[in-house]
Amino acid sequence: MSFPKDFVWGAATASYQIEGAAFKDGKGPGIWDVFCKKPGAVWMDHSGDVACDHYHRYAEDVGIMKNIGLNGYRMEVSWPRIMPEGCGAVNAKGIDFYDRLFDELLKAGITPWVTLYHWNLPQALQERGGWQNPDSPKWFGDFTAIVVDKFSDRVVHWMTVNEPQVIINHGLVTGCHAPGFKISFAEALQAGHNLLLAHGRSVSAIRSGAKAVPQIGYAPVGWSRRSASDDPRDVDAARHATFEIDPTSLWNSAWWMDPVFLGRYPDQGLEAYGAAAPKFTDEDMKIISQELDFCGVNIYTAMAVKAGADGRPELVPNTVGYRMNTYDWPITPDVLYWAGKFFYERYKKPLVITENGTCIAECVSKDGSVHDPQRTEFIADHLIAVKRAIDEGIPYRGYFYWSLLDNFEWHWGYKHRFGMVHVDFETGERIIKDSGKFYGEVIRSGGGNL
Ligand code: GCO
Repeated sequence: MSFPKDFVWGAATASYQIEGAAFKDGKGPGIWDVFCKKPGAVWMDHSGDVACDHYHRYAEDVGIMKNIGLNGYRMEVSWPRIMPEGCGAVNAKGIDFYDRLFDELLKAGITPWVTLYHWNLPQALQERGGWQNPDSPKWFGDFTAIVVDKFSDRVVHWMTVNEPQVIINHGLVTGCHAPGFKISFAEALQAGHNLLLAHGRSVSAIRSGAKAVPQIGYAPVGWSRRSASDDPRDVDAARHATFEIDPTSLWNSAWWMDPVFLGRYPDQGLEAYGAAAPKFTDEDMKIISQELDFCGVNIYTAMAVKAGADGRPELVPNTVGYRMNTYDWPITPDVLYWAGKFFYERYKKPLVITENGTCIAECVSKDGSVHDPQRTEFIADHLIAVKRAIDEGIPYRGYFYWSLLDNFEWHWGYKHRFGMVHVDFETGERIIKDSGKFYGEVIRSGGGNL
C-alpha cells in the first residue's frame, strides 16, 4: 500500500493542552486558566498551569517529532500568549516563543500547520461576552492579522477554528468546558453564528496578509454515520444520516460546514431549529463562505446505520463487548472511509484528517518502554481506511494523529492518554511509545507496511 508522495504525515496538539507556562513571560489569562481554578470543574482539579511544559521543552519535542519522522505538525498559536488582553497590545515574549518554535520545526524539516483558535480565548474577551459578543468576529480577525504578519513568512497552512460544535455545546450549553455557561439554545446558535463569522474574518485576514500563498482550512468535528454495508440502500441511509440535523442537538456536520463550504445554512437545519435559528444576513454568509483550500475534519468514531424498511436510517447498535477507548468511544476505523466519501461528495475539497486518535490506559513497562498495541492497531486500521478512500479517488491529503504527546484532556485533566509519546506529568520525561515507532515505519514506507 502506498500513499501519495506528498501525503502529510503529522501529529496534532493545542496550546493550552501542552504548553504550560500559563502565567509566564507576559501571557494573559485564558478562559481555561480561569475555568480550571473552579473547584470540581476539572477531574482531580487538574489544570494546564504546567501541562507538558512544552513552552520550555519545545526543542526536545521537535527532536522527538523528527525522531518519529513526522513531516507535518499541527499546533495552535495561543491567543492570550500573543495578545494578553485579547485586543491591542502584543506580547513580544509570546512572539519570540513561536519564532523559536517555527524555526526549530523548519530546521527539522517539519511543516507547521497552525490552528488559530483551539479553545484558548483570552479571559479579557470572555468578560466582554466572548463569542456571544457580535464584536467577537472582529477580535478574532485582528488576532489573525497579527499572527499572519509575524509568522506567514514560515507558515503556509492555516486552520481557523477547531471544533465549533464543542466550543458552543460544551462551553455555552452544557457548561462542562470553559467558560462553563448554560445559555439557551437560541443564544448558543447565535454565538455559533458569531463563531462562523469569526472563521470568515480570519480567512480574510490570512488571504490579505499572508506573505506566502496560504493553504486555508478549518477543523470542525467531522460528525458522521458509517454505512452498515456496501448495499446502496445502506450507503444512502448513512449519507442522509451524516448530514441530517437533530432539532435538539448541535452535534452534526451540515450546520457547521454547509455555511463555510456552500454559503448557506442547510434548509433542513433551519426548519429543525425553527425559532432558535440565528439571525443572519446575506453579507454574513458571504463572509463565512470565502473559498477554502482544504476540508479539515476531526474524526474519532461514528455509529453505523442501515436502511430501515422505509429506507430511513436506522442505527445499528454496538455489539456486546465492542472495542472502545477509555472514553468508551467505539473503535470504528472505516469511519475514515465513509466520512471521507460523504464529505468529499458534498464539499468537493481535498480532505485532511486534522485529528484522529485513541486514549488507552497504558503505562511505562518494567523494560522502560510503553507497549500500546491497541494504539498501533488503531493507527494502522484507520490509515488502511484512508488508503481505501484514496484508491477510490477521494483526495485525502494528510493525517494528523491526535496527539503527539499525552496532554491535558480538558475537563478530564490528565485522565485520558492520547499521545504516541508518553509524558510523565511529575517529571516531564517523554518516552516514544511503540505506536509512535510504528507510525514512523508507516511514514518511512509511505504506508507500505500497513
Ligand atoms: C477535540 C479536541 C482535542 C481533544 C481530543 C480528544 O477534538 O475534542 O480538538 O483537543 O483533546 O479530540 O478528545
